[in-house]
Amino acid sequence: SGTAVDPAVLETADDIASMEIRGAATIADAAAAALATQARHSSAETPAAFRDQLRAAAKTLYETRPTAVSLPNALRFVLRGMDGEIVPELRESTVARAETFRSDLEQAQTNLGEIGANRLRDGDVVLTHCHSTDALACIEAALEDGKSLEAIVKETRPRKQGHITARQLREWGVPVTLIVDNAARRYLDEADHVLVGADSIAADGSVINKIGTSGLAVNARERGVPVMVAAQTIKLHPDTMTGHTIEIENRDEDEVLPPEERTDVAVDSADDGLTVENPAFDVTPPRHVDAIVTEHGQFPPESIVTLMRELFGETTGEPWEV
Ligand code: RUB
Repeated sequence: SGTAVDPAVLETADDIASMEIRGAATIADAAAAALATQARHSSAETPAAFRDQLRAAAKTLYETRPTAVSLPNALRFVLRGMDGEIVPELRESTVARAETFRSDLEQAQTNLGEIGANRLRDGDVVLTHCHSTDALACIEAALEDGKSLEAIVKETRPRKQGHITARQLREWGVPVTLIVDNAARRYLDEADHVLVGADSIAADGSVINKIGTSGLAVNARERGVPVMVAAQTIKLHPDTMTGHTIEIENRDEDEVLPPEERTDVAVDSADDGLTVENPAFDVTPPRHVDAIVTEHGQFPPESIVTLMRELFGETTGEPWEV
């Protein structure tokens, strides 16, 4: 059909939904790559059919996970670059635009890392939550500057992304202390920074990140440990400038209570009184965040809206309605 979505795009969408591909920056990169694949493989015979196929692919990718705004931002950026009078021109411009997006993303992360590294001093202990490539870029740049750092890594239930963080840090030679999430407040006494990433940042400076970030930030504020959020501007949520809220993803309850453990808790097979909830993200209000580090510099959360206006103008609407 005219709107056939390429199998490789469907596979990327499945991998994002199942979290085989995860983390806001990585999801954005994979989505841009998938649109390039759709453009390359497109069998469209008319420009209109080509555009329809690309929009359908974007919609399929968009519907995988709702919280990381880097996904719609990436789709919108690539579709806006679709340009030409004939299919080969459209194909070429779309592929080129996706490649630009992907190299910009990588460059932004490198630049952000160098800025974030300036906040980290030699000998500092950094406490992390989840796995953020933007946050790790700050640590990597500090290590490249010759600073030595240590890390306290929260496991991050239920999906244990802390293991990915711990592994990366160990590969860089950073001493790691792995802790369960419940131990975080106790270990804040030994930390010089809380360093996390973001899936989305709202116009008021609220940070949407892995569930548990907000509690960690509240405890850090109480202990006087600064909270640093590493987030490329692709994480800024344009719709929040016009009052829209950010949807928090609720994931499958099996991630919390696997079917084989259900009988440990449920009194019978159809236990209607038992509810398992699994929100994947939470909202940290700006007053609990000390700095948002982007590729354009570090910002107090309250002033992030200025940067948003500059970068996005009044962008609203669905990414495929470009
Ligand atoms: C990942 C998560 C990460 C952000 C930032 O959640 O909350 O902190 O996405 O990551 P999930 P990055 O594992 O559910 O996708 O800096 O790599 O974009």
